[in-house]
Amino acid sequence: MSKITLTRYLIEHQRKNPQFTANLRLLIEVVARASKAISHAVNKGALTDILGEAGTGNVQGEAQKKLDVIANEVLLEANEWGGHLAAMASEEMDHPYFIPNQYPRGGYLLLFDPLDGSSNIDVNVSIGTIFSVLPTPEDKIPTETDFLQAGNKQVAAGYAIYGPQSLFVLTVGDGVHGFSLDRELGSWVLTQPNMRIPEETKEFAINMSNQRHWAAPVTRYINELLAGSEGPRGRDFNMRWVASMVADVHRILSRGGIFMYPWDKREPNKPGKLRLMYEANPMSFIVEQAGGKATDGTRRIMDIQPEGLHQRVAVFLGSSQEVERVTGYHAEAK
Ligand code: AHM
Ligand code: MG
Repeated sequence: MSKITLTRYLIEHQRKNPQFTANLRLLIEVVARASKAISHAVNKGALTDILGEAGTGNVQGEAQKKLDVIANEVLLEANEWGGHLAAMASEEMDHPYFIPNQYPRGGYLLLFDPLDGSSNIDVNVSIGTIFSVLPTPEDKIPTETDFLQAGNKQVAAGYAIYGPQSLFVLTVGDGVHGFSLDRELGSWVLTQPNMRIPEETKEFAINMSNQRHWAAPVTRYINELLAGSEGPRGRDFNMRWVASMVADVHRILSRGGIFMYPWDKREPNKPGKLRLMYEANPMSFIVEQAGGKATDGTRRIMDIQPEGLHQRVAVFLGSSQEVERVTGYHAEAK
């Protein structure tokens, strides 16, 4: 059978779902094409001048890497002229980028973390691009407030992972599908159709070095996992932490597990480290579409009404039984 490329998947999806617009299809194709360019840049590494610090900081006060800035530029340039977007927002920009007047304006908002897992760039460990798409009225000049929609309004979300293989993982609300970059063809080819997260798991992902700062329900949950076959769970668990959310979530999509970045006492006024709009919402959409769950310990992440573009959130996502358990521990602690 011939290979199903991303283009073919999108055209066939559109044929079956007339509400899936040509502009949304174009948008996804453009993001996938930009991800290909980012993948090539990541692959070059030290052969060109793209590693190391950019010497600038983002709105969160984090130092930007050269590749953070390059990936952000690639996504902006690829997406500004096609007529499919009204505006874009990025983890690396203080304010949204509104489509310049010289180009037509479309009915979508694109949000992205251009290069997630930045701390892994210079050590050649998997990194990725995460994106989320929200609808917006076409006939209205957009404002920053138009971005503040709950995750359940997303019409598409996905990530590209730049690892031993480059993959583009996508949901348009019809399951989760993974496409591998065929560098000879220059196409994304469907290799992981209908990705499903197993309900049960033996693997967890959390940065254990923050253990002493956690809240009681998280400590309780992790202590039970660590007690393994001698504890209340009656079986052993394994731990993995890549420190690239894309890589940790991709592993969970492939073989199950739970990913956690909880609130902790280091910065008690922040709900968590990860960003709702650029990381938690798109990953929650993907995880739910693959049969998993995603909460902030209390609420379904996709039901949170955002109050700010760069808002942070605690994250528990992955295999449904584990997410339910740790969310239940939070409820019991109240
Ligand atoms: P980034 O978007 O600046 O790369 O930060 C997000 C990353 C996630 O990919 C990852 O899960 C987390 O930060 C790792 O944090 P830590 O270094 O505290 O373990
Ligand atoms: Mg990130």
